[in-house]
Amino acid sequence: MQSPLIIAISGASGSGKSSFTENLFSAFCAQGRPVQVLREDHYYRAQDHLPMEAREKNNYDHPNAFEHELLKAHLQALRNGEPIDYPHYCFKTHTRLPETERLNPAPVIILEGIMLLARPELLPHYDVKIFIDTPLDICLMRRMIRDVKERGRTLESVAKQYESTVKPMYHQFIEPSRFTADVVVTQGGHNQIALDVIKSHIQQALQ
Ligand code: UZR
Ligand code: MG
Repeated sequence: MQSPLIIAISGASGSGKSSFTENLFSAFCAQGRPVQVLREDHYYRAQDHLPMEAREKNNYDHPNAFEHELLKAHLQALRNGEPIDYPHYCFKTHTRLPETERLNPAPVIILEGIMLLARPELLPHYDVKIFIDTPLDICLMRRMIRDVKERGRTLESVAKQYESTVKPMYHQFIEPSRFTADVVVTQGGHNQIALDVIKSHIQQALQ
């Protein structure tokens, strides 16, 4: 098998990374093209050894919160045509689930996550680097709605996390990582022209 095309999609929490990824994924699925999506969130470190109180206090917006060594090993394996055991993470208990998922390499791999472009050692593993550049106030509004609905949070806890870690870590790690991107996408996950440009790049690479 030809080496897969690995696309990294990054940006702030709530910027529209997941929607952009979903849109790309559905377009390729509709054409019957096998695309594998990997989420950096799944690589948050296991914290079974820590009490809940300590887990709640952890800084999840720092690159060290992720097991990037495992992600790197998985990207290398997929490049070599080998399967991986993809971890699963629970946002409510802040740790890994015991089960992993066996994934086989696909010709196109889309990775999405907040710190993907913030680690220089990961950059050589991507073929295409995309940064979704959405104003932080819009990210915050989206995140409030999502975290309350889907991640079991209260408005107060989202606001507190935003002030203590999300915003400062964004400025320290995510914002500067924008300059490593090949493509910067404005207007979030539904930017149709950006989607078309990336889709045609992928199509060309697959030919
Ligand atoms: P996305 N996060 C948690 O709140 N709890 C966890 O156990 C793990 C992660 C949050 C994290 C980050 N931060 O901003 C967000 N905080 O998940 C990243 N605070 O996920 O890119 O899907 O928004
Ligand atoms: Mg997301």
